[in-house]
Amino acid sequence: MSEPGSLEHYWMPFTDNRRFKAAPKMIVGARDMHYRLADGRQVLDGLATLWCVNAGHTRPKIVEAIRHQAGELDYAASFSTGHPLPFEVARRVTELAPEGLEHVFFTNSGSEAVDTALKIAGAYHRLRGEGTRTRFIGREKGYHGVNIAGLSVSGVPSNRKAFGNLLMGNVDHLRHTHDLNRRAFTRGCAAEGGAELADELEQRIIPLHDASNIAAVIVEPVAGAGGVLVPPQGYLQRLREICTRHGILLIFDEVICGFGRLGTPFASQYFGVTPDLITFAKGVTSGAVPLGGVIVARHIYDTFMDSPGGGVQFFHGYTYSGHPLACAAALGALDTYAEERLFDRPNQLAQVFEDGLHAFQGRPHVIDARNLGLIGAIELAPRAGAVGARGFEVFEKCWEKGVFVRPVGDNVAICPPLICEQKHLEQIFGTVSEVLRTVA
Ligand code: PXG
Ligand code: PLP
Repeated sequence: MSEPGSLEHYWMPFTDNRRFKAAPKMIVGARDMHYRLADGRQVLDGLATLWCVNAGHTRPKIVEAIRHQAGELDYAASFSTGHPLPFEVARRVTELAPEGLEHVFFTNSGSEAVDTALKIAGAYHRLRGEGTRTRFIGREKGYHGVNIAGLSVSGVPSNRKAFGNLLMGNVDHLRHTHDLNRRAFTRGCAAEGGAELADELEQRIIPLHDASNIAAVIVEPVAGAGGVLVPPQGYLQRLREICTRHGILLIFDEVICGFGRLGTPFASQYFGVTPDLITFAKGVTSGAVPLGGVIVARHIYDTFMDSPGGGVQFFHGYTYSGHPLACAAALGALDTYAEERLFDRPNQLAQVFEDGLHAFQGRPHVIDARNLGLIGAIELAPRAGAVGARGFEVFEKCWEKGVFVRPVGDNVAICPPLICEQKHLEQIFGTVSEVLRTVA
């Protein structure tokens, strides 16, 4: 047996386990914008941990809500019995959602939310007598979690590589929206090219498979884990038009964009495009307890409720769907967002954030900068034969200097809590800038 304190037994997710265990970056506490490390050092959280902690760390309302709930009702399920909290969270979430998205199915994560959304879409068509609609369309560089269905529509090659014959076959992918040749260093959304990109759906994908075989298109409004890719203007609008024209459901995966990241409750409102389903997770509890879900348009929910035969309308759910502690954390987070008007913060900080990122243009290795709301990245040229090595070195050196940013390949992603102030942004950019001077 190994000693207490051994790092051996925990298989860490998405991590070079050997590297971590040789030199652990161990976080033991957090408050507001900062982590506290075992040796007492503070590290500024430049990525809301994993694009989640929109209200900042250990915020009083969230902490208190969880504490109180743990002593009141630790767990009750939602399988034919219920408890009040998920009803209230669903009401609050739909209040924030675009018009017409009126019902919420809860999951424990974004991955589960995506698989749930795809199942809802497939079952919806079947209930309407269109059971041939079984194909799902994702996008290159898309990230939709790690479960089999979500991974199948995802487009991050490294995540898919080891799982070839496990992935679903009834999937196709749109081209991604990243174009360094035409759009490097674009501030916000590029003014042109969006509609043409989206037209691929109608000009290539639909003719190939036929609309009568396609259930849904799923995209992140702004791709996050694929490298922070901002769509050109008109792209999402055109996808919406084409889906509507062909009876295809449109799913926005707002696991990162949701809960204020772009200065609106959801990206849907930022872009003025309403999908049929929205997947969310992360920011709904500001990361404090795992919770995810799918917000569903009225017509979809009604199709299930009006289905003939009586009994259970949707044979799907997780043991912990609508867990009391997760719902309590969500109410605490939603109160915090409202009271502190945190969804306005990206608008207030937009210029500083954008200017800070684009100031990297012309610096060594930097080949692009992208931003929208409070999400952005600078892209570095990959080292020959070592894609991602430069990005990872920047991450590690920034950590040593007290700033946490995330390497996504050779992109350095920045996605701070919405409570951040100008001085925090300046520290992040200053540190990345300093580190870039030392990176070969
Ligand atoms: N959809 C999107 C758009 C996401 O960003 C998920 C689904 C899956 O959520 P869960 O809660 O199952 O992880 C995500 C999650 C990265 C990274 O490399 C990003 C995510 C998760 C893990 C790593 O930046 N996003
Ligand atoms: N595996 C077994 C043996 C189970 O009994 C269950 C749930 O009852 C699951 C998996 C699924 O777990 P969850 O509902 O937490 O996703």
